[in-house]
Amino acid sequence: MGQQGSKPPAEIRILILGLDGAGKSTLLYKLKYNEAVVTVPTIGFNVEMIETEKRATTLTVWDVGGQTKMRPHWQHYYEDTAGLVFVVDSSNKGRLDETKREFEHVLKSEHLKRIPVVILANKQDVPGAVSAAEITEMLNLKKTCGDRDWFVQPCSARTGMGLEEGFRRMVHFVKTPLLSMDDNIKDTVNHLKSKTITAVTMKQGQNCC
Ligand SMILES: Nc1nc2c(ncn2[C@@H]2O[C@H](COP(=O)(O)OP(=O)(O)OP(=O)(O)O)[C@@H](O)[C@H]2O)c(=O)[nH]1
Ligand SMILES: [Mg+2]
Repeated sequence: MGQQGSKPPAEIRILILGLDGAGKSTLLYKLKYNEAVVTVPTIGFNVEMIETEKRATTLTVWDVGGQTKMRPHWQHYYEDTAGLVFVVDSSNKGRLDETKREFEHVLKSEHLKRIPVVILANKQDVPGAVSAAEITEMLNLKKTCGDRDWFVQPCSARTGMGLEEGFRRMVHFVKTPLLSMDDNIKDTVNHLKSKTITAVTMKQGQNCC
């Protein structure tokens, strides 16, 4: 009864991509059920509905397998995606070149043009994991993501650290897009600068703690 007349929750489609073994499925189930599940490599996809606080928004989260043979299929999940979560295995420095290559390839898609990106620097619980600041540098994110909202969130799918923050950031980006039709170029540039600075400052804050 109390629900009568209230607005239905907004639905947002989020796509999770990243190399095989980055931790996409682990983090999806940690977020949804707060449980550490034993995963197997995803052949195809997993999809889960996740409600935000106060049920104002429902996220439909698609997690697509990241093995080499799965990557040509990623493009079939792009249409109607409102935000991309790209997961990086921060404990495996040796795969960052491959990660960069795949990430840049994904961002070239017309369907994903200008949509916000949250990069999850996963496996921060592993000693020696590459920091969010290093990932920002190594993936050259200031340049690659210069035309969109982006943020690097350190996290651990194992402990849950940083996951909610990362998805909250995504909801914020989707609901308050950087580029609206009414923006004039000057406002847009200023907005872009301030948003990027916020992201960098927050990352530095997290790195020093
Ligand atoms: N230490 C640690 N291990 C993790 C973390 N996240 C995932 N793993 C482990 O990494 C392995 C791969 O995790 P998955 O979630 O299956 O990786 P995926 O990205 O879904 O892989 P594909 O389905 O092949 O694309 C599993 O053994 C997980 O337990 C993390 O934050 N910390
Ligand atoms: Mg998986």
